[in-house]
Amino acid sequence: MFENDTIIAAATPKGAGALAILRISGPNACDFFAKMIAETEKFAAAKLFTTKLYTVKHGAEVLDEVMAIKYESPKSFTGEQMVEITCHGGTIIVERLIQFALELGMRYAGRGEFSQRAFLNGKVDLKKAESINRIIHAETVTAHRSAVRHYLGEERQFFDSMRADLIKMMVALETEIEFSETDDVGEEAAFTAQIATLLDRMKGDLSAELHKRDVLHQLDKGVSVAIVGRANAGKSSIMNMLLGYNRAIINSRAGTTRDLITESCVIEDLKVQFVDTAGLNETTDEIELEGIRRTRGAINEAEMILWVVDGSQEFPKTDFNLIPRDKPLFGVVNKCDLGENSAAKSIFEGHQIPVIAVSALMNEGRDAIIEAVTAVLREKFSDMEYETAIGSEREAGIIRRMLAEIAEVDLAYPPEIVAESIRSLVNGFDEIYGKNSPDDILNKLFSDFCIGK
Ligand SMILES: Nc1nc2c(ncn2[C@@H]2O[C@H](COP(=O)(O)OP(=O)(O)OP(=O)(O)O)[C@@H](O)[C@H]2O)c(=O)[nH]1
Ligand SMILES: [Mg+2]
Repeated sequence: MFENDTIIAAATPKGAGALAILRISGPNACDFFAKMIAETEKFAAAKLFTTKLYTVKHGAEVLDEVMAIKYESPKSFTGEQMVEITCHGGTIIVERLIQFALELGMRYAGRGEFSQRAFLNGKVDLKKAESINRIIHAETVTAHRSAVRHYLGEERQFFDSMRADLIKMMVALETEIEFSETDDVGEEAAFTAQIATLLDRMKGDLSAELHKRDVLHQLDKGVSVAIVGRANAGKSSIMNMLLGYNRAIINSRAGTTRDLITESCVIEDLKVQFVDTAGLNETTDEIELEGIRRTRGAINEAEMILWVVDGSQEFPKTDFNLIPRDKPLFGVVNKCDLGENSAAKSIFEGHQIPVIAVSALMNEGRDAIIEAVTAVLREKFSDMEYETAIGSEREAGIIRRMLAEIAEVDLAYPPEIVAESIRSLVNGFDEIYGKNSPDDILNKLFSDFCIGK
């Protein structure tokens, strides 16, 4: 994908806004931009990194007045010559400026192509490029904080010191290979023990980081809370009340919801995914049966369950067989507006299930549910350290592979084989930062970024 031509794209999202930013990068960025504006000489004379006002003219038509900054290679984000244009924000103006640029011979940038050029020109390492993407897509303060740490390279010391220790061992092993005849048995045993200690420490430290990162990843994806119960209990009504908008269809007919409806929202900096489900009814309808099968799947995958019952109806006791007790569970007694519902409450309480009484119709009880959900999640993630050296799924994959490699190192083998295993671990650390990464991996990684990044 990497070509040495001049590319353009909007760096800001589509839509109306006060301003939008376009980026041009490539060997002819300044020449191309000069062809777009009336004030050619002013631009030629403009100092680097200084903003000036220009008129973009397409033939006789003025398209916009813009501010532009020029950057000379290598002192730019991509390391290439660049022009950054701030125009008025609006879909049409941005489209017309880009169209004009394409007519002049620039190319519309591919996904992540600016970042990929920055990486290939040595302006950012792969971990940093990924962390920019994570900063942009962070949905919680925690996710943002973690991404900024990686952007700043604060974890670098953690990996670098292990890498340096491995290299020391590798050099020592290689020396041993060369001078093996001079070996003293006691010294050799001490050295083997030293390698064993280092690998053990690495195993512990990397596993601990991986565990933290897996929990953080789960928090990033969102913690799943399933809303389950009989048809018509008011599950979809509760889902809508929790979200604050009418996401799910509500109807007095039993069996309205047949598929899972998943929506997330951020509560107290935790991303929570509420899953509305099909009612657990006895039915022979094929679609409803499939819906119930999916409900069971949602129950299995949820971190916590809200079991909704209609307080004005008889309590569906057979559901005790369907709703598991191995994860946090709340009994939500709905339709409180219809009067007395103490029977349902006491049945839940009799089974040591905490109860929340609500009326989705009257929008009453939302805060109580939110409070219960956050209390459980806070407790579950309370001892969580949010700082981990492993940023992305790609890095986690490399670390998992390295842990498997460590498990396979056999120190009884000849030193050249052990040295080879250690070299592979050193390569693992290099891969994290994008050294020696194959092109297809890089292309795939950057194609997950947005256009203009
Ligand atoms: N009186 C009263 N009616 C409610 C309340 N919550 C929901 N309902 C009504 O109960 C009926 C069923 O509501 P839904 O939210 O569709 O119930 P559900 O559990 O999602 O039903 P299924 O999707 O069929 O499983 C609708 O007619 C709602 O208006 C409530 O708090 N009070
Ligand atoms: Mg429903």
